[in-house]
Parts: sequence; structure tokens; C-alpha cells
Amino acid sequence: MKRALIILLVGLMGFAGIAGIAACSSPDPGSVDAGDHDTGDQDTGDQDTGDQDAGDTGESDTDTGGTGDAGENGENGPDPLACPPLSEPQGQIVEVTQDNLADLPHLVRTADPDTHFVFEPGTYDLPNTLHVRAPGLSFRSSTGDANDVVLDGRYEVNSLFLVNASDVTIAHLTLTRAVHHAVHVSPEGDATEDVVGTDLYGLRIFDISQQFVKVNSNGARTAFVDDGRLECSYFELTDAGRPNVDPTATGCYTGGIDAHSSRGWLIRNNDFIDIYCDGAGLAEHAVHFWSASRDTLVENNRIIGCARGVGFGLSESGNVRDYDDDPYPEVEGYIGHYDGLIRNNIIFADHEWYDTGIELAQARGARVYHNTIYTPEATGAFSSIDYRFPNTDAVIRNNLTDRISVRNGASATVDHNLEGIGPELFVDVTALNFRLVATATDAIDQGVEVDDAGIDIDGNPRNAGEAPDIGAHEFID
Ligand SMILES: [Ca+2]
Repeated sequence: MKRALIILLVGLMGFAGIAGIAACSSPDPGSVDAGDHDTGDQDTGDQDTGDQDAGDTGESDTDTGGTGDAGENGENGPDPLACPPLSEPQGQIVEVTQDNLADLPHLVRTADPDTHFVFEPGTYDLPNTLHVRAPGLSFRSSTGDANDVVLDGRYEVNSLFLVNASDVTIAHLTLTRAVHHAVHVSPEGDATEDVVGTDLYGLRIFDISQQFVKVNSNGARTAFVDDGRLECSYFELTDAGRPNVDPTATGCYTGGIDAHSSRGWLIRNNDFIDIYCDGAGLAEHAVHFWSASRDTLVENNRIIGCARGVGFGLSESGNVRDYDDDPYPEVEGYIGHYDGLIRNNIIFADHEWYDTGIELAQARGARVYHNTIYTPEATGAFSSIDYRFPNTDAVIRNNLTDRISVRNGASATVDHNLEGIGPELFVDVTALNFRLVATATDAIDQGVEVDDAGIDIDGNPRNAGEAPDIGAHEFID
């Protein structure tokens, strides 16, 4: 992947990236006071099962995001993929400058609910993890531009943010060089209430040694992290950062967002760039929800040059979460992911360390619609969409792919997809412009109408022509 391609991608694919704007609203009063008794800044520990797998490489880049072009989206109304500014924070504001940086971990740890930390422009060498214990806190740049504020862990700070509380917003910041995660969200060890309402918006995250964003239950599995969102953000593992990936668990223990046993997350309109290791092991997915996660919506993302795109589930067995309504009482044994929808994403790679675009493993009720997965030059590619293990039962429709594969007794309804696609369908593969050309008659109007088709990569609905098009772009004559 060359820098020029990435920049073109940023410009062409119509995402507002990060350039974004200001802060976000953060919720409600709550009332829990964090108090002063402090558990210290150490992470709660990630009870990963370890992703046993194989293989991966390429290169990388740095890009600033940018507002991009919304394409021919049109007519009236706001562009649904525009990444508008978050509203100004209301309530108690703490201005963060270099002058109070040394005290920042203490200020955060002891903050009252609904305190908003607003960073003046600059690069901040974080002295320690920011441990968020009160609900409703927010963290953002004063300018609303992630490029203006860098929180740098220098590979000395474990996680930059450790979030134990609900309704926490982290927006419009650049986060880099954490030993563990840029953001780690997990209930405290003795918690019985779930953490909800995590809002990660307009972030730029680079070069994290483990998963860039980690979401998991507490160790006792008595509390979970639900109803969060990751939107309008840009993740990249650069050539400079790749040698610093943690090799211990899998050889390449990194990935984009990695969530265990979490329900109701929205992953929308983000860019994930070059998350892979060269020959050291297989990176985790750009977007991975597993260990009995549920109802994840993954849409309108661009996953470029990553080892793996989107994963629902991973292994044949794993950690469970008991849902009171037991959505699949007829299923015996482990479900790695319940329901959920993966739609209108673009996945591209052209290096030998790419493995698979979308993986469904013990994924019950997953729907995979209108994705474009183009990887013919990825010489080590395994599959575009792979579904496996007996408790997988999915619907896979309207996708452009190189290959769809089934293993280990999985079931799915698979129709109206194309396999073995070539570059002739697209405006300009070199420029990473995966809009359809007028002659792409194998794709245009060849899809089938589905409930919850979402919007295409330009924000347009699926109503042009005689029928929906296959893939992530709806051609408009
Ligand atoms: Ca159409």
C-alpha cells in the first residue's frame, strides 16, 4: 500500500475521517462520585483466550483523514456519512495544558461525574494511564480536530485510557504508542452494573502494541460493556509502529477494535489501515466481536491493507454470556456471536499478509450484506467471506468478493453474491475507488432487496435502477 493510494482513498471514498469537529455530548448526571480511594492505574487485565492462528505483511502510512468528498450523495438533507461536529460540552470544564499535564491522571481519577477535559493543541507525553471512574466524563480537543492534540504513551504507558464508567466520550484526539491499548473499556473487577454508552468519535489512533481499542467484561464476568459506538475514526499501524507490536500471545497481538461479550455496539464510518504483521503472526481483525457478543452493527467502514477485516466469533468454543431472553434456545453449545449485521463495508488488500475479509465463526443469525471485498493481488489470501462451525447460521447476500467459503459444518443462506471479481467493475482500483462503472452489468441491478440494506458508500439508499446493486456502491445513472 502506497501513501498516495491511501491519501487518494481518503479523498475519494467520501469519509470525513477525523478532520472532524468538536466534542460530543455526554450524558447524564449519574451520581457516582469516584472518591479518592484509588486502585492505581494498572489495567484490569485482558482475559483474552489468545487468538491462535497463523500468518501475514505490507507497509503503511500516515494520513490525516480529511473531510473527503461525499460523492454524489445528494439532494437534500445532510450527508449521512459526513461526521458532523459533536456538540460543545456543557457543565464542568477542565482545560488541559502542558502546565497541568503532570496532575492529569489524578484529576481524571478523582473527577466528579460529567466533567469535561478539553485539551489545548499540543503533543502531550502522558505520564500515566487516564483512569476513568466516574460516569459522563468526556475528553476532547479544544479545536475539535484530532490532528491538533496528540496523547503519546511512548510505549511506556499501558493503556492511555482505562474506562470503568458509563457514558464516557473520547473524541477528536490523536492517540498513539500505548503498551496495551489506546482505549480499554471494562467494568471494575467487583462491578455488577454494565458499562454503557462509550462514545469513541473522530479519533486518530496509531501504532498501539496490542489491540487499538479493547472492550471486555470484568474478570468475574458479572458486568459487561454494551451499547457503545466507534465512529468517524482512523486507525493505522505504520511501518514505524509495526516492530513494536506485542508478539507474545500470537506473534502479532494487535488488531483494531477487539470486543468480548459485548452487546449493541455500532462500528460505523471508520478507516482501518495496514493492521498486519510481516511474517510474525496473524493480526486480529480490524473489527472483532466475539465471546458471545451480540447485535453488533458494522457499516460503511473502509478496511485497507489489514490482515483480517471483520470477525464475528473466532473459535469453535469460548467464553459465554447468558442472555436472559435466550435468543436461540434450540442451539446447543457455544455461540460466538449473536445476530448482528455487516453491511456496506469496503475491504481491500494487496499484500501477502492478508488472510480473510469477513469471518463468521459460531455466528448465529449474522447478516452480511452489500460488502465489497477486493483482494486478487493478496497472494496469501484465504477467503473473502468464510463461515464455519456448526452453530453458524448466516445470511450472505449482495456481496462482491473473490471467494466465499464454508468449513466445519456451518450453514448459511448464500445468494446474489459475485465471486472472482475483477478490476473492470470499478472506477479505479489503483486509486481505491470501488464505485461501479456503467459497464459493471454483473453487479448493477443484480442484487436482491433485503431488509436493513443500509446506505451505500456515498450515503445513498439502494433504490437506483431496477434493483439493488451487488457490493457497497449503488450505481446512479
Ligand atoms: Ca441498482
